[in-house]
Parts: sequence; structure tokens; C-alpha cells
Amino acid sequence: MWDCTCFTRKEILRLHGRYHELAPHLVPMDYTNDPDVKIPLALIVNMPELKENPFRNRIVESFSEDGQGNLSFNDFVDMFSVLSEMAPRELKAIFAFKIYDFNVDNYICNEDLEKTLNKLTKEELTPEEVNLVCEKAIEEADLDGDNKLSFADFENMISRAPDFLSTFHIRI
Ligand SMILES: [Ca+2]
Ligand SMILES: [Ca+2]
Repeated sequence: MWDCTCFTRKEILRLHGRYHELAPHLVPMDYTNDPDVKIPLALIVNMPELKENPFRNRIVESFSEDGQGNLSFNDFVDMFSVLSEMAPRELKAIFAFKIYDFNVDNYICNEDLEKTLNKLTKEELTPEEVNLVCEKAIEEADLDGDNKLSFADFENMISRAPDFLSTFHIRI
């Protein structure tokens, strides 16, 4: 769905090895007879690359074409493409926006940002602090003054606070 695979054939094969390892009983090495293979979310989120990521479930869900959190090998490759260090910043920004937009209305409002910040800071801030940081972040990034962040506003925000993208870089 992101159509951005920047991997070489060798890397794709290596990824397939990882995919196979996750569920050897489900994933054949040879796809000619059984192309409809999927691995459930619970196995994917336990990969070392994702295990510590506070957004792991949302990340996997957003790449799951069946919407249930199961990943086909194509979904799996797409996910690693966007998370890889080689992915263009713009692509990561689109992806991060989607992950942070918890109520899926195409805006990041105060409530979305509070949830995001709580996850990013592992709930180390008091609710008052979170509230203050969110209000300030929205105030600073909100270019059109509607008190919520469109994608353009969001890009404005991450140019000031690149930490909002840092959780979407992994090494494979
Ligand atoms: Ca939203
Ligand atoms: Ca706005």
C-alpha cells in the first residue's frame, strides 16, 4: 500500500527468512502452491525491532491489509520499508501522522497528541504536564489556527521536534 520498497533482492530474501522464522509452521519457503499466507500481530510485535516500540500494535495494524493485524509477506516488507533508515523523511511523516491520529479523522487534535505523548514518554509526565506540552505544541505548529494539526501543521511540528519521528526508525 505504501509502494516504496527500497530493498535489494538480497534484503528481501533476508526479510523472508525473518518472516519464515516467526512462524515456520505457517510460512512455506516455497510460495508457488500457497500464496495466501499471513502472520498474526501477536507474533510480529514480539520481534526485537518492535518489542520496545510503544506504537508497535498500531504500526502493525496500519500495514495489515486485512485490517485484523495479520501481515502477509508483502505487508511485512512494506512495514520494514517505511521503518527502515533508508525511507524518505516525507514517507515517515505520512506514516507517523497516521499512527498518531488515534481517532482517524485526518487531524491530530489535543487528545491524539496527549495519547501520543503519554506513549512516547512512557507516562512519566503528570497529566497537567502532558496537557501543557500538547497545548504548546499545537499552538506553535497550528498554521491555520483551527486548534488541531492538519498534515501540513504536523510537518511544521516535526521540523521543530524531530523526536516525533525517532520511534519510527529501525535497523534491519
Ligand atoms: Ca485525530
Ligand atoms: Ca490547524
